[in-house]
Amino acid sequence: SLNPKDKAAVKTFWALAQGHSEDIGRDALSRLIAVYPQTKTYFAHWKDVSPNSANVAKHGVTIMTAVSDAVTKIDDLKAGLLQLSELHAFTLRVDPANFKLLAHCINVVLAIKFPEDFTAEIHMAFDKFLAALALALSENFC
Ligand code: ZNH
Repeated sequence: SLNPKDKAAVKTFWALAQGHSEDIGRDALSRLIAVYPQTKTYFAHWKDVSPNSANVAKHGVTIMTAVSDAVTKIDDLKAGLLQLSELHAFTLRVDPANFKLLAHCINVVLAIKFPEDFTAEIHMAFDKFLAALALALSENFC
């Protein structure tokens, strides 16, 4: 789990990356549906489920806004993300395996966009954070 040093690393890095969250969200979600096309089934009701489409870009913003919010709730993700977890489990019925796939795509995008700042140490802390976020979002899935 996240120790105080990991949490500090996540917060410091995110302070720098947050301003680019529109690009990060669009690129990560575009990669998710391109690399793991089975994930497109969740978004079948959209007009255009292709990489970089307007729908994908918009949802990328939605997801990254929630990620930013989660950074502020890093000390208790389970409680902080309760509502979002219920939405994904009961209403959207998103298989938690998909959170890991998205986390991987986010890490890849961050490594590309921030080759200097996304060091191995930050990568490790951010990956732990995304795993904790995925776990909190999976809380209600059965
Ligand atoms: Zn999700 C939705 C977040 C992942 C699928 N999402 C959503 C929202 C949010 C989110 C915030 C909105 C809500 C409202 O509206 O209220 N997600 C999120 C996060 C994450 C996620 C944070 C991680 C990190 N998701 C995900 C995945 C998937 C999903 C992985 C699959 C694949 N989501 C989803 C859907 C939806 C959502 C389907 C709905 C959309 C529409 O509406 O169209």
